[in-house]
Amino acid sequence: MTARTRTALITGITGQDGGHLAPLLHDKGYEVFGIIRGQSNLKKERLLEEFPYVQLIEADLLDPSSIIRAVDQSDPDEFYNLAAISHVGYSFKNPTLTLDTTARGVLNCLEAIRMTGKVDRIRFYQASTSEMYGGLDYNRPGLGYDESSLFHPRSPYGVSKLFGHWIAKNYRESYGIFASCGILFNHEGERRGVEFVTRKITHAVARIHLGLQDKVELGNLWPKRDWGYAGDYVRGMWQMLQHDEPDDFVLATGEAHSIEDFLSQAFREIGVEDWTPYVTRSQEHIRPAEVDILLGNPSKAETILGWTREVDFAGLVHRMVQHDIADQRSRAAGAPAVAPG
Ligand code: NAP
Ligand code: F7E
Repeated sequence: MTARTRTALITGITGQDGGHLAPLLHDKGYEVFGIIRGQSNLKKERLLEEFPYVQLIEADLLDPSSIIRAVDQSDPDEFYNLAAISHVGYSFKNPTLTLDTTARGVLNCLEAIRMTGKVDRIRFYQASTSEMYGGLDYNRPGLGYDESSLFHPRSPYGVSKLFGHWIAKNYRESYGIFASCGILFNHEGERRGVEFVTRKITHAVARIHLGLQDKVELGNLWPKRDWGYAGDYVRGMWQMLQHDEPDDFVLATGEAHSIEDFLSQAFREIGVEDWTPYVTRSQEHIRPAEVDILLGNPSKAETILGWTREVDFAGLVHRMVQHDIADQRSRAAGAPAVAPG
């Protein structure tokens, strides 16, 4: 057995990125602590089954004293703040909760580091996002947004994340906290929640293929996103905290595809060339303000951190559809769910 040399604390351990980051850190020999919220979180049992080595601490980003206790108890070398209200559409419907969690929650983490006297010990990762750019000032065809591009968030989520981004930078400048912000473009995979468009599509495509569902209902199909694989992106988070200096880094693929492109690629996986009969549209999924295009330029992370990606767009869609087919087939037969790869 590898000796445990370093300790990490992860908020958002039950989310997509937490599910990729926990095993990555464990494999590197870290002792891993995860924050879980709620007095009866239904994800707890599954989490402990899949990651028995994770030590869970009951806390909530909305409760500053619980975060202080979590930092005190785990005494981490690295603190990854992945927790957030992360769904853009939901943030329009619940803006105050979004602000409290996704903005103020970051401040609660940074203050916990200060109040426990661990400013010189802890390296802090803040999960910033391409949603801070908002797509409106997109005038760099082929180049994409980088660390120096203008921010113009278009949702309560994007505005809250921008606060988190700047407060992390402010604590870096004011108190010398090693706080690095990863400006991550959309990253997906088998662990993605079905409320996000990629997984909603691959989940539906799998069920349509197996005769379990007829159609999928979507909103706007023309927006473009720079979609990568979450497994590649959490490696980048870790690399940011291994760098000599705290800094901000864009992680992206440098390629943007529309939702129509994603639909075509996903339906092709099941041998369907014309997806239009299987897709209906609903106003319910259209947001008060849309982000037309997000394309990132990851040159800084590639050059300085040596960050690379293993999964391209076609590989991502293939992986998600094939996982969902296997999973849906197993569930339909009354067998257990198929674990994400
Ligand atoms: P996710 O799957 O939606 O996970 C969000 C996590 O936050 C869940 O574990 C959730 O816990 C936790 N959480 C929510 N409110 C909380 C609270 N009050 N206290 C403690 N935990 C709370 O998100 P993700 O895709 O893994 O993304 C990770 C982070 O990166 C998020 O901050 C997201 O905004 C950001 N980001 C994501 C992307 C992307 O494409 N995935 C891109 C850029 C940035 P429960 O399970 O209990 O709800
Ligand atoms: O929407 C359109 C929707 O919800 C993508 C989060 O991880 O990435 C994610 O935010 C696009 C939008 O992701 C449906 O209008 C159409 O144009 O999958 P999404 P997102 O909004 O890009 C960023 C980087 C984050 O930081 C966020 O945390 O797809 N769309 N029809 C739909 N979207 C959804 N969810 N559902 C639909 O039915």
